[in-house]
Amino acid sequence: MEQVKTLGEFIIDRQQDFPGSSGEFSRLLSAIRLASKIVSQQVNKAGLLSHIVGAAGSDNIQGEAQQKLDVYANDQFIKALAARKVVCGIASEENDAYIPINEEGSYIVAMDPLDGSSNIDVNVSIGTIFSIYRRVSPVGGPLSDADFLQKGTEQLAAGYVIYGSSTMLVYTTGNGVNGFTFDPGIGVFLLSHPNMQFPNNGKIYSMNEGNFYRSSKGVQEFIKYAQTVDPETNRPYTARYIGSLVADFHRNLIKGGIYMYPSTDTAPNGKLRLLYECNPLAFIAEQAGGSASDGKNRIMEIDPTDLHQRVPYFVGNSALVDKAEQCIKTNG
Ligand code: P6P
Repeated sequence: MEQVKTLGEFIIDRQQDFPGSSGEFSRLLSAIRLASKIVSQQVNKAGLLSHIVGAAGSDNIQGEAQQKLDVYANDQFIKALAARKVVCGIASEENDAYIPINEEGSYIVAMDPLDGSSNIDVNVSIGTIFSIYRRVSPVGGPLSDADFLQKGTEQLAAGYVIYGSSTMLVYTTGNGVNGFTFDPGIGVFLLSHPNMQFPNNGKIYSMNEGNFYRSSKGVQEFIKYAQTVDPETNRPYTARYIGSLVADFHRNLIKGGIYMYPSTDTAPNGKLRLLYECNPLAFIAEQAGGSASDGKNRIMEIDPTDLHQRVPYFVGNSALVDKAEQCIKTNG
């Protein structure tokens, strides 16, 4: 029987993927592993720990009420990453500006420490999303905006943690996508989903259809296409929307499907943030044989202009993303 592999062993095995790295990158991934375990423990108790659950009484840059668990998760990831000395700066959904960490560090981390916050109090899966870049400014010197405003194609690694019926960490370093399930009994992540790939034919579409009439004609046409009865093309598709990006993305990665958060008349750039939500999941999607678009362009080719900029988002099976792009191209 094949030996079960822990995330720690996997990181060491794959260290040769980073020629020249003196194990710095492995230490960075290990920090994310540690913080994920700490956050997982609190998320799983959220229903019991009244002092954790519920609004923290402050708002983040998006003007969204910060849940205490958001703030807790943000603190844990920042602490764990800072302790490893290899990170020079962090961009987080919870912080207006980027956080300088250590000028001697070589790596930049962009993260959404706890996405899907609105689901915290109703016991629905939530997640952490992260993206890792090499800094562009000289090591030892001050950080610059350019260190953070890099295209998604420059990512060294990206991943997410889903705190659901079990806690899983899924990540890529550009050599495929691998998923690890946390075993709380022994406190380790075990390789459970090696070489994750989208199934060939996806038939799930995930969108807040309350935005149907606020969306473009093209998006409306795609939804109608998905709902049309046509057994030859395996339609109607199935509508599944949890309202937690990581959970919807993870289910669609395993079962096949598309997640959409298009622009609407009230949110012309959509809702999701390019740097720490769309780019990391786009990297994973492409490594798993799928694609990610803003409805017209490849997400990872977009030149960022702001830490918290939003973009319309279509991610999942390439055939479904292509179909959505075609509907938008044809109908506007
Ligand atoms: P809506 C959660 O706040 C989030 O950023 C994603 O996790 C989720 O997919 C989306 O927003 C839900 O937004 O407008 O459908 O409630």
